[in-house]
Amino acid sequence: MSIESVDVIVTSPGRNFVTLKVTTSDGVVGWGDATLNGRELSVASYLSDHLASMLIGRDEDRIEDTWQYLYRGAYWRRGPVTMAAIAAVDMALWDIKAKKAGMPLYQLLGGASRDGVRVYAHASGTDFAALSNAITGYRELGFTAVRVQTGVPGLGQIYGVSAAGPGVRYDYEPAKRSGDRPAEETWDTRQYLNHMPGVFAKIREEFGTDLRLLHDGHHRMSPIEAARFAKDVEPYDLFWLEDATPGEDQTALRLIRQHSTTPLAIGEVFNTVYDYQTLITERLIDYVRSAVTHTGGITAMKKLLDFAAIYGIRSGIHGPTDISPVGMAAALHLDLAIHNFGIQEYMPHNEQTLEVFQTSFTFDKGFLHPGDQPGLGVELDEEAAGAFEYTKAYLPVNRLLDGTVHDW
Ligand code: CS2
Ligand code: MG
Repeated sequence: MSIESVDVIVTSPGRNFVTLKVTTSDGVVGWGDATLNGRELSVASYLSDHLASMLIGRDEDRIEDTWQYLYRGAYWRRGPVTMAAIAAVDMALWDIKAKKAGMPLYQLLGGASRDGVRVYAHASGTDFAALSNAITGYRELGFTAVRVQTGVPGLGQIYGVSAAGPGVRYDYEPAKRSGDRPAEETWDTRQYLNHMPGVFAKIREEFGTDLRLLHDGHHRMSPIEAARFAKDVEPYDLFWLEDATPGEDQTALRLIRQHSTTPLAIGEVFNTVYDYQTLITERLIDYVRSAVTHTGGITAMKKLLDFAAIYGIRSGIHGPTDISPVGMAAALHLDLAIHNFGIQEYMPHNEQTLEVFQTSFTFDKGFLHPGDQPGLGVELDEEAAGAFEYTKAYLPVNRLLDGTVHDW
């Protein structure tokens, strides 16, 4: 048997998704997620203009060899565009292999290590009352863990805070359909550092100690600012502090570690295991935040998580709405199978997205399960996808109050 056709499907049911369809000579179809928020068409081109012809006629069962052929075989390695493209091929081949075996993918990864995957939701609010409502809403839905982001007095719309009121929708979509250039937001780290610890104090007062609380710094602090923040929030027992400093500076996390016991998570903008080399071997982090979609797929992610396991570091796979249901399913199969699972991010997709992607994962009392359909358990409806045309969208640019461009 061999790969007969490779198609790239771009659709926009409320937000853009790039999906790879791989079909074998005996008609088995595998799906892969190649969505790179705000740069979708670059990955679509990488796949259709460069990789598709290389895949035709290859043995679909040789997943490791295909991964090495696309990664090691290429002179230009790494980077989000390349690694998202490789990820999509890899997911599609695992989907095919598991469908041929008649098993859900997690069985091929060693079988279930747990009954379900604990997930965290995104609770946000422009002020404390709105945030508190959102947390209450999630608790009523059964969630046992929430990521908490809130407005900072004196700043306008900021990262991670849904503009929609509580009770309307709790999810948060950072990419904006803002025409030919990104929207701009303003930021002030000093005001944030002074405001945020008090928010955690109030949450603990109102909701007690059981709820797992997470927070995302979104790369905005300097190493010493992050160290202060991590130390200030220690009494509120965070499950993790994510992306405290810009991702490319691995040694920045040494400074945070020297000052605090707040667990640290990083990696949603990383794309290979090499981005973690110092972080993992020096035990500077507690959770790996990579997305399966942006890290070369299931093959690469399994190796990264096994490497992390040796150092007592656990998973916290990226799962925002810009990861398609196919990428989310890939994460859930890994989450269920690996031993060093930590937590999984979960932002439910909108109804239109779920018309395009038929999923079989299920949510019960704060836990997700990938389901027992053979393969990844997600099928794309091409006719439904065809109804939603690609619409250009950008992640915002972030500026300090004096106009200086800052990390986003
Ligand atoms: C965020 C994301 O989920 C997270 O932790 O940092 O919402 C991130 O902003 C987007 O995935 C960017 O594409
Ligand atoms: Mg994040």
